[in-house]
Amino acid sequence: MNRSKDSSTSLRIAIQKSGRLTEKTTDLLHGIGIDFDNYKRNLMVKTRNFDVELLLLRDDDIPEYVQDGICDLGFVGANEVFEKDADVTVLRGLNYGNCRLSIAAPKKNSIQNVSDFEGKTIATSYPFLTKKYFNRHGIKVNLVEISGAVEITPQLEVADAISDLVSTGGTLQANGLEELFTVLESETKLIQTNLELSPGKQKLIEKFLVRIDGYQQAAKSRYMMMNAPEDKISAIKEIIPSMKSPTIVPLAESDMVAIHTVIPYTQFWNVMEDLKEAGASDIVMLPIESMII
Ligand code: PRT
Ligand code: ZN
Repeated sequence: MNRSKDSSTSLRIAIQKSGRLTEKTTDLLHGIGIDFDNYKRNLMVKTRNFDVELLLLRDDDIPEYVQDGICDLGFVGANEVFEKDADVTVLRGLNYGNCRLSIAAPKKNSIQNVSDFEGKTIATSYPFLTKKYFNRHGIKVNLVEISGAVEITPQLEVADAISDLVSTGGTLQANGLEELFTVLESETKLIQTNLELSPGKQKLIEKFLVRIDGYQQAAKSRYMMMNAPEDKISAIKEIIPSMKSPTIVPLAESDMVAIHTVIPYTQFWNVMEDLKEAGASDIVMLPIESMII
């Protein structure tokens, strides 16, 4: 399936056509300024303002399409990348589509250790990762490969336990199963083919990554504004958890200033009360669309 020596500059990116990753991935692409529409009706979507075309695929197929160079980049769960043992480079972890591949057994089991699975039958859609996990522990299990509804196999006495993706744990709970061991922590990854790309494409990928990093940084940050008496500036600066010096703007009201800064959004509630105590008022926090440091 390999493409011949690559001289084009147009990037082809694989994304999931329809599923859990689709909306977040298209949001991210729109968020970094890539303009496209009608993506649900076509398999291939041209973008308007970036030399990029999107190929819409089942998530299971994305690692192989990228490995074989049919697509240069792909957005897909780590679970699929590592299950397919794809020869690709993971460029970024994107912190959405988070889940874990876990071993679960019916509640009221007598499992204490991984070794208690010796000789047991495990149903899974992830035979490669599951086998690797038990091999690593020196345990022999029988694997039954199932493509869907893995969680009902213990009730049907097809398997003693399962190895399946879990996010909230609700599905395990509803099926009377207990999560016991984690095989893999997963999130959506941006992957690149290991085949050689044209210098034009490599340049475009670098540009693409700068935008993704800016988008991710922005998602973690908030723009914070507050007013304060001038003589409180140094006390306030001590509290602000920012790597850079804040911007101080004088206000029409004498001896008052506006202080603007960017902070990690997880810190906002921690510092807000301290800032108020130090003399800040009218504290506002705003989302940031993109940010290049
Ligand atoms: O049609 P296509 O093949 O593209 O899609 P798909 O049906 O195979 O995959 P899809 O859209 O369900 O999931 C795409 C990706 O989302 C997965 O490969 C994971 O990387 C990621 N993801 C994140 C999940 C989950 N969370 C998840 N909870 N994928 C599946 N699940 C399923 C899990 O299999 C189980 O049935 O949800 C159930 C458990 O969820 P909780 O919340 O009850 O624990
Ligand atoms: Zn799939």
